[in-house]
Amino acid sequence: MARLPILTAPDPRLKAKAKPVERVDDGVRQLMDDMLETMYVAPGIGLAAPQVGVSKRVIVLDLAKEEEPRAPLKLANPEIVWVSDEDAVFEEGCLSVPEHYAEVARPAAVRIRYLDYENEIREIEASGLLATCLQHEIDHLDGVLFIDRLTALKRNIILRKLLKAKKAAVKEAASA
Ligand code: GNR
Ligand code: NI
Repeated sequence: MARLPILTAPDPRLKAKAKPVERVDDGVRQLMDDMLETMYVAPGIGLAAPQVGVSKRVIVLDLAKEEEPRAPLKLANPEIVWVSDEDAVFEEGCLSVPEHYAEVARPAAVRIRYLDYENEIREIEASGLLATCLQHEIDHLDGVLFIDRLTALKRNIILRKLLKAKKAAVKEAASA
């Protein structure tokens, strides 16, 4: 397994629509395993392939608490096939939007169809934080960040700060 660098906004690779995988083969399984390792180290509860610069429709998640055994989920080509009428609001964060958090409303429950690690078609129904996290990851596959679901005012404040932090990091690297 290998750790992969995580892209941060603004970055055009985070705005692109990712391509479906043809099938879950050894290459896709390797990507899933590398993404999980990257996510655990970060640490985060979900990660989408575009966040590590790979334009493929692959996501991983693990919502187990620190004291609980790991419960990794690995999904390829995830599709939302049903959403609840009811919405739920969660405070979201994103490894590609470091140090910024905001409340986002999304459908409270979802049903997702996907290909599993063995390339079998499966469906899961989720509610609570898992439903929010699945939608957050699927958004990444369509080039959408949680800040795109905020008002333009809030989004632009965050984007300006991220850009400033990026420029400072480049300057720091150049002088080191
Ligand atoms: O680690 C993460 N936490 C989180 C919290 C609330 C809603 C969504 C998330 S996903 C995020 C990791 C990440 O950026 N996934 O794309
Ligand atoms: Ni994210």
